[in-house]
Amino acid sequence: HRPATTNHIAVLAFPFGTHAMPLLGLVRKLSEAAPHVRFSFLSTAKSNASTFSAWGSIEDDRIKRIDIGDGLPEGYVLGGKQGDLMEHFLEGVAERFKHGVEAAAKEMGEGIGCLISDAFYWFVEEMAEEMKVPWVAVWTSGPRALLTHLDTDVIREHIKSSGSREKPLDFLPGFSEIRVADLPEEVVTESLDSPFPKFLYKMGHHLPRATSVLINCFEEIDKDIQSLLNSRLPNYLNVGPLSMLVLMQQPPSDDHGCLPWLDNHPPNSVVYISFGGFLCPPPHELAALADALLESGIPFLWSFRGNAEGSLPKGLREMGSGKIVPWAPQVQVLMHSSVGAFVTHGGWNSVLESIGGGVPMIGRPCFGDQRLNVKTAENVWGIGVSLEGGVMTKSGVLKALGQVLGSEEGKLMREKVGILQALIHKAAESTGASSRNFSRLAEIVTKSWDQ
Ligand code: U2F
Repeated sequence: HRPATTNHIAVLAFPFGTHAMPLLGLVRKLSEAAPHVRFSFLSTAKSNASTFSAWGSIEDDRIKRIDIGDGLPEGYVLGGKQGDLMEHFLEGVAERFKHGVEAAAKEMGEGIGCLISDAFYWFVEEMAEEMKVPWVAVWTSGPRALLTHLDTDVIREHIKSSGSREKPLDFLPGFSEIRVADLPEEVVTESLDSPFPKFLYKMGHHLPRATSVLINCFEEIDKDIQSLLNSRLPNYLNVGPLSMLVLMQQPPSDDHGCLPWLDNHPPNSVVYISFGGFLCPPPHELAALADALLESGIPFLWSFRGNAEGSLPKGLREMGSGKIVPWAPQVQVLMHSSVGAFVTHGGWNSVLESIGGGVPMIGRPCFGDQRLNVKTAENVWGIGVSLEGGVMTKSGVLKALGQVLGSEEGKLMREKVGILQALIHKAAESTGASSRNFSRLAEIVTKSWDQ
């Protein structure tokens, strides 16, 4: 079904949030499994610069970086909202990638034998068909979020007929503890006029026609949902947790001394705080969190996006028992025995890494799949709590910290997360299911070349 002479794969990354990082991790691991294959990794210049530098200089003969346009109009002044940047990017994205793939083939001096893309890129189905090559789609969030996109029409019908956002989604298997209000906005929004919801809506319909769908997850979690996805998606493979599977092979860079600082604390005594790649909770909530930390005196490590000096009170910055850094080696931080709680926005990588470290979560979700991830951690897996009213107040944070660090309930959460922690590490071992699925993936993407 493809030209038998080429061993060149084009990889199409989504340049926002933590999408490109795990994808490059996957490519890197695949490249180890199939050393004769060469990859062209396509994303915007900005995304490629940060992703490639984060992985260390791995651009070599086998993995080439190709920059595509960001879609911003001439003279666009940066500093706008992330959503605006994304809307510009989506406008004409298929065409830009098409040109990028042609450029990649020219640069490598070799045609493309397979397309691997972020699962968002539904248009790759048509590209792959035209090129007569397989399409491997990579979903970077969890199984539950993926299922809501596949079932978007059923969910929309349900909302129309029930009218309430508070009702549980008990008509979806495994969702009886989840409400409409917990789902990603793009799945529930009535209007499909805006670019991003429209884009994701199309994805839900195109994904079942990929050659293979990969997920950054492990098979042992949410088994009912996993088997449903397995029955509805071709070659559905769990190949996660990617940040742990690949990152653990290289020593962490700890420029701000987080790990030695944690070494000086007793087990389960520190709260780690991070809201992912962007600064998202508003200033008054950051102030409420700061007040709660000051009052409780609980040691904290805060990976703070933005200007901490301008945003956090002096008392907190000078508090002897706290450490504020612009970036932390999060995977290793969460695995450190002194970390007992994680205040998080519930980004999927953070959720997996929290499980990897055996640390219960306190969730302050911001957008997309994050509410669903936090609610699942709280109501289904029993390994975290949401904040009262979904936002940070001083009393709400104090209560959540008390629950996780100082109560029987917290102990139970730690036990439950400990069980998942053992399973996630088992999946990532060289003989584990995720590693086996990697070998299966290597077969899918290289199969016909060996024939
Ligand atoms: C988008 O997620 P985010 O980028 O907002 O957040 P995460 O999925 O949690 O990923 C953050 C990653 O950055 C790392 C951390 C995670 O791997 O270990 N990190 C770090 O190493 N050091 C730091 O100081 C801070 C972060 C999106 F917003 C989410 O809704 C999606 O679930 C997610 C995946 O699709 O992408």
